[in-house]
Amino acid sequence: MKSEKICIVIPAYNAGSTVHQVVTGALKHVSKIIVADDGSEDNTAEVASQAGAEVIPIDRNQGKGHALKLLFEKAIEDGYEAVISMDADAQHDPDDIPNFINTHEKYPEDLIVGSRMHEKDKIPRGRYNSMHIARFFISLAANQFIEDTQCGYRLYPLSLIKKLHLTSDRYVTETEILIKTGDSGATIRPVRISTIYGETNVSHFRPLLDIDAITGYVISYLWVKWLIEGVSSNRPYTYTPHNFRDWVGDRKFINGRFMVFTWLTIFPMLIFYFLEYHLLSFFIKNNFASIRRMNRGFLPVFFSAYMLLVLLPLGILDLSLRTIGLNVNFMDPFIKMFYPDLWEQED
Ligand SMILES: Nc1nc2c(ncn2[C@@H]2O[C@H](COP(=O)(O)OP(=O)(O)O)[C@@H](O)[C@H]2O)c(=O)[nH]1
Ligand SMILES: [Mg+2]
Repeated sequence: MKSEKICIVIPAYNAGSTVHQVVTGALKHVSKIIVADDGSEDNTAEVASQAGAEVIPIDRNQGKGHALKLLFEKAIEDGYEAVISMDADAQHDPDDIPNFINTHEKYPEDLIVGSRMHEKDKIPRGRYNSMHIARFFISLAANQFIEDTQCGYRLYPLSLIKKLHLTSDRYVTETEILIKTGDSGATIRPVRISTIYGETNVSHFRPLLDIDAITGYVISYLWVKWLIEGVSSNRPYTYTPHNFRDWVGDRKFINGRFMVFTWLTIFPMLIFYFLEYHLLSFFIKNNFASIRRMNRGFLPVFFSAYMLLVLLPLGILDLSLRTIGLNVNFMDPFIKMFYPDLWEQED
């Protein structure tokens, strides 16, 4: 039976060659599909509508995050309980939809995120490594281990979305949603999905700019989160809508400068947090509650953050040695050692 309480939303940009198969595949499982056509220069809108989707046109390209937010608003207006987001480029198999729906029925409050991490060999190596590092820091900010933080195939309960105030755009929004969901105390649950990296999958992801934007957001979020946790007793969840970080996020000019400021100061600040963790705890019981409950102390977090400085030279060394024919791999053991799953022992 097709679900009537859930609709599929697809942010799309220049996806004329793939969106038809995504829409027809998904229509087997739900009756409503909404595509946001984000100023495409090709026939995305026409193809999507012929395949049976409702199309919301956006006149100039404003990125995935903006389109997702519009799609959430539309689904809320139409009275849906939850939406499943899918990529328009056929990297998500529509036959995984029932997994999301079944999990949602068991855990209606939870954010459900597709995970491809069980199929490591199918993910390009560089991509996998950056996904592994990103998930370490995003999991820290979200107070729980998230298997695959970079996957766009997700089920969002709209009751949860209504509680978040989102300030970022493009590829950052999906990271922002994970962090704010987790840091307000909700659960993020993985479902395994098929991993598809085909030759036809042209990415719009700009490695330097988009990774920078995501990293900038995560660092600035942790900077503020730890500032709050350091002086608070028993407070692992720090997100409330329209808090200080959101106030900054709403002001583009200030936000850009704030992110640069947190980037430049994060390493000295880590020393400050480290001292706070050990010294202030005599006066403020269970400060840094989100870190304490992992039972590993502050050192692993401290080292992992500092090791970011070693990653780039190590990556370059790895690549250069392989270019001259030496089959080395320093990166994998390094990443395993410094970016572990700190949450596995949590009860
Ligand atoms: N609305 C909108 N969606 C986008 C844009 N860029 C990417 N997307 C969506 O996000 C999905 C993932 O983007 P993609 O570039 O394939 O990133 P990758 O799969 O991580 O390499 C695409 O399939 C689109 O559905 C954009 O500029 N606007
Ligand atoms: Mg893609």
